[in-house]
Amino acid sequence: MRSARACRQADNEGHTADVPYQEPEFAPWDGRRVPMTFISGYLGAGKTTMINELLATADRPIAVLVNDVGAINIDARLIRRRHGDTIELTDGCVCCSLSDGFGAAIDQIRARPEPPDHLVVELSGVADPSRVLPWSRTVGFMLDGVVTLVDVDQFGDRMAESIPAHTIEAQISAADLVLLTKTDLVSSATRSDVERTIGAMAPHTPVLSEPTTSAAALLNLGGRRGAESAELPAPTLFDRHVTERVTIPADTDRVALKKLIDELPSDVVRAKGMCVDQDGGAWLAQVVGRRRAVSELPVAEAPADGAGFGELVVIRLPN
Ligand SMILES: Nc1nc2c(ncn2[C@@H]2O[C@H](COP(=O)(O)OP(=O)(O)OP(=O)(O)O)[C@@H](O)[C@H]2O)c(=O)[nH]1
Ligand SMILES: [Mg+2]
Ligand SMILES: [Zn+2]
Repeated sequence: MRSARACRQADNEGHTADVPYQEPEFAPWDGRRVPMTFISGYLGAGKTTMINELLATADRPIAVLVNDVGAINIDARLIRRRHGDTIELTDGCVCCSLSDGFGAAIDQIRARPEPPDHLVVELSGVADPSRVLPWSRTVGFMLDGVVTLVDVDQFGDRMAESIPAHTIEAQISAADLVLLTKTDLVSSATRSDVERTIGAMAPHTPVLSEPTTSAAALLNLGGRRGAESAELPAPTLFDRHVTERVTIPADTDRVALKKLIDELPSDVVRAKGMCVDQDGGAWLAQVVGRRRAVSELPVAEAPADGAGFGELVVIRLPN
């Protein structure tokens, strides 16, 4: 039986339109289903870092779908350099503006002769996982679970602002498992405070912390969730973050790149970008709230065509 699902699409002004998704008529792969794990967490929480760790220890074919809100999918690059099976969804959020893109991406996976053992989805930092869960119940897939990463270093600052707080609460309440990240950056008292706050928000959800958690354990949550509505819900959470692209001047080196990100205004919650200097050195800038750092990318990872280099994606809160 052919079923049509009404996916909601929202543009930047928050208008919505129905986008019909046609689920395939026949199950692929003789009825085998691919478990789908959603990795959620606010901007810069450590999702890409965690997925790279997970892929490094995985002993089976895992496909990764990476949604980056910026116009350049830096994360897909950072994952692909270690792992081939990466599909990108760029320039929007899968729970709102890129909802139809998600359908197209899983159609692409269904068209493969052999299924991957697992599909890991890196959601955008502004996504509400509950809004994409129904995709895991479409033919050929099953829900393994939602893992929400919480950056204990930034938690206090972000929860003090309404838009990030709203997003983080939605991410925590949709989680099957919460994983605390950046525990190396805070005191044990701060970490306990964060744990208490999360415990109050989601009393039945286990809260673990890196690096004590083995990455592979995150992929066997086993779909503990019962049957929920298979319909994609109407939009309740609009992405109100402002995303901009800033050109990094030619020949910017490490010092100049650090200066550039240090001078970004304080309402910037996330920025990332790559550039190549005069000597061919490639640099990656990472901004997560007050933390701003530049690290070197191996030259071999700088694409010959320079695609994705020379631009910084900057995400701010609206005034
Ligand atoms: N100190 C410390 N830094 C971390 C940890 N995990 C991630 N980071 C750093 O945090 C920054 C953001 O990490 P990403 O893995 O890109 O975060 P993300 O959640 O994928 O970010 P977006 O996809 O942009 O939302 C990078 O500079 C990482 O190196 C951690 O456990 N400790
Ligand atoms: Mg990422
Ligand atoms: Zn969204």
